[in-house]
Amino acid sequence: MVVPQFKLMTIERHILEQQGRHPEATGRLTNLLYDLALAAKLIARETTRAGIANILGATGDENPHGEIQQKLDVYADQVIFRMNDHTGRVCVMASEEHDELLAIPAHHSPGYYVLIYDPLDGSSNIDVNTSIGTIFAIHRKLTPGDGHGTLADVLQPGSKLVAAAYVIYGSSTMLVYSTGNGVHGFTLDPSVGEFLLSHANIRIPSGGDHYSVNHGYQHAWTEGIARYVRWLQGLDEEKRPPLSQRYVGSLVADFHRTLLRGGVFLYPGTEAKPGGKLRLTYEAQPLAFIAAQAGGYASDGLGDILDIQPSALHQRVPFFVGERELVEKAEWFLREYDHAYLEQYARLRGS
Ligand code: P6P
Repeated sequence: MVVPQFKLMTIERHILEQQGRHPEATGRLTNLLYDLALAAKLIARETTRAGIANILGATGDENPHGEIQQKLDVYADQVIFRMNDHTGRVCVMASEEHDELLAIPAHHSPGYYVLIYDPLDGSSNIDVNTSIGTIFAIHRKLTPGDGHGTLADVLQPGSKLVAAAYVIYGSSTMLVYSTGNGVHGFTLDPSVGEFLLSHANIRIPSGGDHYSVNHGYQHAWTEGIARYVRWLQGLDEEKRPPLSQRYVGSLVADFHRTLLRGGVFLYPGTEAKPGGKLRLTYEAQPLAFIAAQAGGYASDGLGDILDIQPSALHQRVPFFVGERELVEKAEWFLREYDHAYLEQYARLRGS
């Protein structure tokens, strides 16, 4: 029998060790992260047997964005809400699947943290067995008092995040999280139902091989984006070594590859949709927090995603994330060639 060469570290023990670094910690965040890991195990169990459990397919309902809700979306959303609505750790929640805030039920006492989540991102890929994911963002309650949280507690800049995590349900299920002390990845061993440390202190490598964008929208790209992509492909006069292209169409999968292998992922805005498609509070902010903790950078084309003061729960932002050098180059091309677009987007963003 091969004896593991590294210490077996469960996510619970790792979170406790992280907590140990903060003597003032009360354990509330630790317990919240533990609850999220448990929710991830329940969602993983359903996603990896969706076809068998006949949970596959759409409910026929639409989410606030007019997107057809898949049954697994609804399941994941309910698991996360019900895992956290009674623990006294959370004062308010917000989900991609709900237009409005999710209040803590009156018969439960609200807590100290704000939980914002995308329960199952990329769910349109469920039926074709492509990797999908869950994304979590955790803020401290801002408004005074120990009452229920409000929209002001949810609409905080990403720089104020206390923790962020994502789960990727793929060839294996991984949970990747940061509480501001680096980025750490855990792989689920379904035989024992434990997330075990598999990727300690993840750092985005430089010199990554891939750029990731949906070329199907090339007709709508602004001039700066079109020039940026040609630069990535080594086709402009600089003749840099070309990057090859990977695009899954599932944000967590494309982000996870970029986090581990380097390169850049972009979902840019266009003149018709200056804010692009991805949402700030439960997609761009938590992933930008994780990217920054891994030595990378995330921008909306104007500047750091983490500096944006959100104005609406489901606000969309253009999203460039990965190696800092590559993301800053995208900002350069936009500044150089897309003044009118940037002015249009800056007005939309309002800050
Ligand atoms: P497109 C999935 O629907 C999603 O919200 C993200 O997971 C993904 O990055 C993006 O949309 C893909 O969008 O327009 O390229 O199909």
